[in-house]
Amino acid sequence: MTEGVGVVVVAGVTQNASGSSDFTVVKVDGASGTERWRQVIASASGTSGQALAVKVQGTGDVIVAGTVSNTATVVKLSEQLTVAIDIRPQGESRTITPQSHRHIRVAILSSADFDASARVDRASLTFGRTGDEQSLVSCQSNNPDVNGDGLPDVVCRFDAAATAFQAVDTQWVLKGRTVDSTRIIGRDAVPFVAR
Ligand SMILES: [Ca+2]
Repeated sequence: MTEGVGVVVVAGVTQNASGSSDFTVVKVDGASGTERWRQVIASASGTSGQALAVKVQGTGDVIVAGTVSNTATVVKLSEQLTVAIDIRPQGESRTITPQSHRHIRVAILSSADFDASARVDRASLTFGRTGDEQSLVSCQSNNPDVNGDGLPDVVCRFDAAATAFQAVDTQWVLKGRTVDSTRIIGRDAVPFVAR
């Protein structure tokens, strides 16, 4: 089952430690063969399972039919990558004054497994108290390394008013997608907000 460009989802089985088979779904990059993710649903001891058919939805979700513990099963698997974010990076003040800070910079940090500069679909980003707020203003084109680990990061600006901040909030959430439609989510503590 092919999803989008060059991503293949495979349904099947893996052998578990007790020697029976488990329902297994693997998502593979069609060009490189690199495994993107794997989800295994274990069957109870003495039973077995297998994934038989997959349907990929445009959202990146995967519907899989098969058996788990000898019982017919249909599941919806959602792939979501958790990414590290830094609200107001590079030593910016941890205090936000709504009257004077119309925009809030947020960095999406790269890691050894996640090259944010190559994989984040900037236009997909939403940020605020729930993560669904349409607050994106713009992203920097230069991908600065904000935390000095040698990996380029993505830095975007969000409209402070649109984040819908409430005084009880302790964190803000960033949501979005990668360029190949995998969901991403990141959370960071809310800087102190001066009223
Ligand atoms: Ca970095």
